[in-house]
Amino acid sequence: MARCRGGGVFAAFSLSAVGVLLLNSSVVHSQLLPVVINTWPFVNANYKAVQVVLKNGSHLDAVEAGCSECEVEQCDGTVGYGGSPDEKGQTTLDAMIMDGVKRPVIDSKNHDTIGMIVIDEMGRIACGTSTNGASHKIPGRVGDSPIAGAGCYVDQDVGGAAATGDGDLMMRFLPAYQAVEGMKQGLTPTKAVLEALNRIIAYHPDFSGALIAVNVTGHYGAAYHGFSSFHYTVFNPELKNSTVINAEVY
Ligand code: SD4
Repeated sequence: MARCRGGGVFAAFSLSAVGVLLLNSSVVHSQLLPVVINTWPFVNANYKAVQVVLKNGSHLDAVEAGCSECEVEQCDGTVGYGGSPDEKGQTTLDAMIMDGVKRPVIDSKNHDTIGMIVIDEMGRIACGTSTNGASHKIPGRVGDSPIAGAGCYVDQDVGGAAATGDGDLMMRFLPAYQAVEGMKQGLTPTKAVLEALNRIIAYHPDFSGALIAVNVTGHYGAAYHGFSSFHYTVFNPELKNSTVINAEVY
């Protein structure tokens, strides 16, 4: 993933997109930190991010390393070079990294969707996504993945969330933002993702998608709707290894 600088939210078309939001920083200590959580059983991506975070690399570098691993591996044929083509058979890529820490750095590059949240031992949070987007999409379509609040979202004082699934709907409901907002209001991560999914399903019962969320103390949850199943991958000091977990169906 290439890195660029800026403040505000950016969305580049076709090849890549970037989002950054600058939020208040605070230090959180929890025995469940550091935590690395990502959509789907992309264990190697999780492991790459864990290696960075355990060597005191930055939370941003960890997200970048994790998502980039999926681009290299072409995870599930839906991330990185040559995956899920558009209507014309061309591959395009959406990606973003969002920093919860108050400093002007953010990232992006070209590129199923991996959505990842990292919280380091100091409680610094970042999230990132990388995807080829919807299969056979209209050329030029930019999906939810590079949109802050849709593909992923972090609030340094609350936690983070990331999404995968029908991005055309998720862009309209901002489920990652909704899940973080739910945690801010006191919901557990699991309740927060269920509530965020409910906002979509109430209007679109055919929706297919999944959400993962983690709060600043390292507690996490996930839920899905419309998929036959959804697995996600987590590392924390209790689990010790990057571990694939079966999510709750909504
Ligand atoms: C999109 N949300 O572009 C992405 C696709 C996806 O698993 O997540 N696929 O709509």
